[in-house]
Amino acid sequence: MDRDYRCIITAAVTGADTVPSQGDYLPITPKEIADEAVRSAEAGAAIVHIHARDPETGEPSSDLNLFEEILVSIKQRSDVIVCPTTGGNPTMSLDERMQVLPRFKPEMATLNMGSMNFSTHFLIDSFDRRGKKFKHNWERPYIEGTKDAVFRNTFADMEFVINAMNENDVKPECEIYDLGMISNTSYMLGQGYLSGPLQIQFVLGILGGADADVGALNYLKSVADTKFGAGQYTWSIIGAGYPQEFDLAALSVLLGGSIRVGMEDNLRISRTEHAKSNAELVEKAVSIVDVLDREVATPDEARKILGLKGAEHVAF
Ligand code: KMH
Ligand code: ZN
Repeated sequence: MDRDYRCIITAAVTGADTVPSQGDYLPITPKEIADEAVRSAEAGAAIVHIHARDPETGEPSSDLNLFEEILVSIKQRSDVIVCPTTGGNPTMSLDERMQVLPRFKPEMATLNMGSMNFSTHFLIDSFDRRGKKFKHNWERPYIEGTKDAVFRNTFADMEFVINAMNENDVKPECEIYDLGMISNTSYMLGQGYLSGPLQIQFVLGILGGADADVGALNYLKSVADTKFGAGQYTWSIIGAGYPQEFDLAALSVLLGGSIRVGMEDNLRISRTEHAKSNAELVEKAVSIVDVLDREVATPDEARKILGLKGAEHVAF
């Protein structure tokens, strides 16, 4: 897998780290999430990464009925690859987080490669400074709670999720937030839980993990090359926040990697404006791929590059 001219764009359309009061365009209901996913695919995303939210309050949810509504609606309208979360959020149990695997048998899903602090508590200051009010009662304690929360992914947890992935023929996307998680991934590979070629997602810019900058990416990438073999694994980058989302996307495109954009990680299309849709964020990613003379992968090209089982083998 040398520098591939195909660049896979993932759209992460809602996530669990943002709260509705941060932006008016965050998709909340199953219909909004599915519509945003389909529009993102039409704009160039080959993969959509899916979380669910309570349609009334916008609170992140692990309710399988909500996931089902979203996944079925996307599949009816698009051939995009659907990659549900197994990360959920730090308040969900591991059972809640991973139940999408046996229920929907998706082509791929996220696999978080270690425990960490995962905090957005700094957002409270910016709300309070601007006198901005939260729309829902759960939002302030949810954000404040991240100051004392651990995003738990112990070796036992990883083993449990990987076993479910292997039983249901789901390709893991290994989410790497910091250096030790490369070692964890290498260990799980050596023990035979994971098998290559790996799909690595470098997640940079989360408070609790590595920064979203060139130095961190170069370092993590060089360690991953040593451990997994340069060109022997596929990889993608998330830069959390703005302008990190697009700075790191450009860097990844230059280095031969793939990219993830979307409102899970960043709400802005420019320094001064919020994106009005995830499709807008995908369009900007496509323009970066175009200008650097690479090609945006279609869903079927991405399936081939990642070695996925195909949409006909999912259970939704
Ligand atoms: N929220 C992102 C920073 C997952 O859903 O499993 C990482 C993520 C993990 O997308
Ligand atoms: Zn996610």
